[in-house]
Amino acid sequence: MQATYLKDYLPPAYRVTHTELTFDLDPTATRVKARLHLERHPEREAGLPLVLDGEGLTLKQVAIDGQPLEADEFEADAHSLTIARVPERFRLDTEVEIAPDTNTALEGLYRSNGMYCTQCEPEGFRRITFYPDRPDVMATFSTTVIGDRESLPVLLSNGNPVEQGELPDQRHFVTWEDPHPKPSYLFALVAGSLEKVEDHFTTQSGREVLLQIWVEPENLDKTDHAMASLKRAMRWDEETYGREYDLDRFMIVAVNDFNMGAMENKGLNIFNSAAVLTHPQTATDAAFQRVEGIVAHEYFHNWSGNRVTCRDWFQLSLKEGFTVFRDQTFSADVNSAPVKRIEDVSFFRTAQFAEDAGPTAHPVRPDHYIEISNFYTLTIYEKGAEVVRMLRHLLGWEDFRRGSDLYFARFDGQAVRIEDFVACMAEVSGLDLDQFMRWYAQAGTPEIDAHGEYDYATGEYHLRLSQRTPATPGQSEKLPLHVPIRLGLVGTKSGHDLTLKLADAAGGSETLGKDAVIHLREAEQTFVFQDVEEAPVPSLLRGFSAPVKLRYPYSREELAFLLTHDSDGFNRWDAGQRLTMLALDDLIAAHRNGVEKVMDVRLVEAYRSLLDEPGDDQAVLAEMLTLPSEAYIAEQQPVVDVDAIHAAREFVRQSLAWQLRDAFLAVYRDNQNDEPYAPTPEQIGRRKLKNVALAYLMSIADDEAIGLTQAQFKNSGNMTDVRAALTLLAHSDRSDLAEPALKAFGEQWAHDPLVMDQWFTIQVTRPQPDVIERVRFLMEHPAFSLKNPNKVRALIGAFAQNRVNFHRLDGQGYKLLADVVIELNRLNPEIAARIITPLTRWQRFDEERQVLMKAELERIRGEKLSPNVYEMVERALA
Ligand code: HT7
Ligand code: ZN
Repeated sequence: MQATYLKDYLPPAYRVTHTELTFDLDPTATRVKARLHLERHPEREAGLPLVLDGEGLTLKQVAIDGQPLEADEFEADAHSLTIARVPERFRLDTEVEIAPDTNTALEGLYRSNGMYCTQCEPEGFRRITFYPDRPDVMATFSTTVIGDRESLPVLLSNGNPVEQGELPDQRHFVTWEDPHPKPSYLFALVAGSLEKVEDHFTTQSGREVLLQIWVEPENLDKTDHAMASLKRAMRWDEETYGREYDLDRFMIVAVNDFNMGAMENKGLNIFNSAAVLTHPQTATDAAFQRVEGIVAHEYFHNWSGNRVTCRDWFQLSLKEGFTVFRDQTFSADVNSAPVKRIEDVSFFRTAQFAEDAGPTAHPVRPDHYIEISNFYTLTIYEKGAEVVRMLRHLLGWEDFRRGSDLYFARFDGQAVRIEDFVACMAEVSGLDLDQFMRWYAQAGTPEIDAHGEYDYATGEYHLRLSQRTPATPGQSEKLPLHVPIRLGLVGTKSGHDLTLKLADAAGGSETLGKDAVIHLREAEQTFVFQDVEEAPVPSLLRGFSAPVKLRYPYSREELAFLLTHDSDGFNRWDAGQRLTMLALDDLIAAHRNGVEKVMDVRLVEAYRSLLDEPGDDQAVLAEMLTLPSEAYIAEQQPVVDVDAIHAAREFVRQSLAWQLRDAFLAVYRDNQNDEPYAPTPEQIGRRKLKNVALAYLMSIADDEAIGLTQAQFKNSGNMTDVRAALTLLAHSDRSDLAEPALKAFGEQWAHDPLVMDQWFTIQVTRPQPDVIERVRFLMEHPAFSLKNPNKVRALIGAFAQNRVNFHRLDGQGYKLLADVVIELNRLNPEIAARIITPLTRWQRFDEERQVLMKAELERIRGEKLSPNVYEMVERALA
């Protein structure tokens, strides 16, 4: 299968200035008429053929300037329509037929619960009509949707409705016009029997915007939080980035079958129902926060993605990295900022670091791909966001905002490259960002070794930093990066941040304050701080100011000191994580060597001090008390020992629970809350802390803990508490606790697909060894369907995160996943290529597991594969 290379980029031979579409909807034979107004691209030579993309289309008619073409004047194959001779400027009319009902890939036009909807990013539009389906072709659109009046009362597309009316045969139509030029990937159409919730937003310049959320009637009571989040996001983008909305209406539609979270189509965002619907009784706090973040993310794309878009798909992180950075900052601003950062970084260091260390590692701007859908990755999104965050650190907020303003002003209505964005940042700040651009080109996680030395005689503190990025597939040599290191020096006597006076090369010095960013540019570099009044402990990489692994030989005493004295909340948490990791390392070694495990008393005392002085941010304390996940611990090991990690972590959990039982009980009791549910940071923090305490207590599962958990399961009015309790019961070793609770929950919520997703996940993440059999059993459950991506993620995706069971030594976990990948490869290649990921990480495990995992990859390779799965398997086995 053929790869596409960034170096081969050429502008399109012809561009489209205006696109007129007419859809006559039918489940098996939808007719799509397209009238494209085309002209030669000024940068391309005259006389080139017109080549349009098209996948799975049945061509009915083609005409140029009203003249039907003869059979020998064009060629239509499985992927394109080619017309050898066309004028410099012309009108092209095509008519095709497509079958939404048989579209299980959920790309292009498909049906979900009887409702028509589209997903065009990145290359779905070519499954709708013949078109130059690439982001640098931007056109205005006029779209007429025709459908059955009774079954499809609502007909939506991008922009504003300009005409509607009745047609023969009980059909009706609506015409929509989108005045903003857009690439085809932002096209959207929805038709169905939907109902709406409406609201209004007045922009900063005084324009009224109609806001609509369209859902199936039974979900009308689950839209309040999404609507409130949307209004918050609109206001925040005006206040923080000066960005105002630009159409008369903004619509969101909830769809049950959707490959990802949501899609930012111009003026008509389409959402996975899981990313928009919430209700206290059915959605957890985490789901409320996720909805808020995704609603904001898609809305922010209106500028960072839609008004200014990508020249080609290699630039994907231009819109995704910047928009993730924007949504992360928004969520931090409207919730608890340290908690948001801790959550984002723990996820990043677990999942993106793993991607960067595996066979599918790629730069934030890849230089080739076989299937672009495979590149909607943590590297493009999350590492891309970290790269933007580094720019913010290097420039400071004011210059960063000026750079952003310049970028939007200069490139409005254009399709541009990552260097255009960075050039704006360089221009406003005067910083040389040439070296910084390497962040976009080099894959892999940089490793930084730090050493510090304090000279009592001179009062100087020398911080020596060295950086190295490991080789990744296709990139053996790496160059030093420009890394912002935010730091403080915490005085060991005073416990306070000391003033940072940095010596320069000319023999002078610069006073930076007490918390500053230094620029690491060389492979090895020493920073000298002068007039340091007392011996310090360095607090490095505050707030995770760069996406790197930073090693510093901290003693346990120094970590315990930072845990209580660091002024940076994030680094306080990180010190706790490092301290816990040291204890876990010892226990993992003990388990492996068959030696008795002994709990580190210093860790117990550190946790005791946290519990004794709980502070006023419950959510931060909950994070501090949360042990590193098994996946994160695995990331720290050269060869992952699944069982030793599980045993060591359980040992720590139970030891802490035994020794701090009364303190955990007190925390549980103190954080009960009788107020009506609200997704406020305060309430969320209390619930989180209370449920962390309950989890510790249930790890020893005495009668009191069981009683509290069962009471919480039965009596709570919100899903956060119910789910937390159910998880503890279902994951306990006692089937007399697990089974009745699971049964009751399954019966109570059988009617609600999003709650049933939670029910599936809770069951298949149990540590008990019967899980593989349970997954196979649940795959036959009436609420499960392989055609629904949410179900696949909830059952199969969640199971593959169940480390002890997925990696069972009989290989049945691997076999199960491979069976599903093979089936999905036929039904939905995009989801198949995502769900396969855990198998591609075989290099990280012991010999025995490697053999088993590779055997399943080979079995998949033996099938007739989609480009999506083919690319993943080839990279995994390369
Ligand atoms: N920009 C959107 C990406 C997306 C997508 C990509 C591939 C296949 C299906 C998809 N659905 C949405 C979502 C976003 O990042 O905002
Ligand atoms: Zn996005």
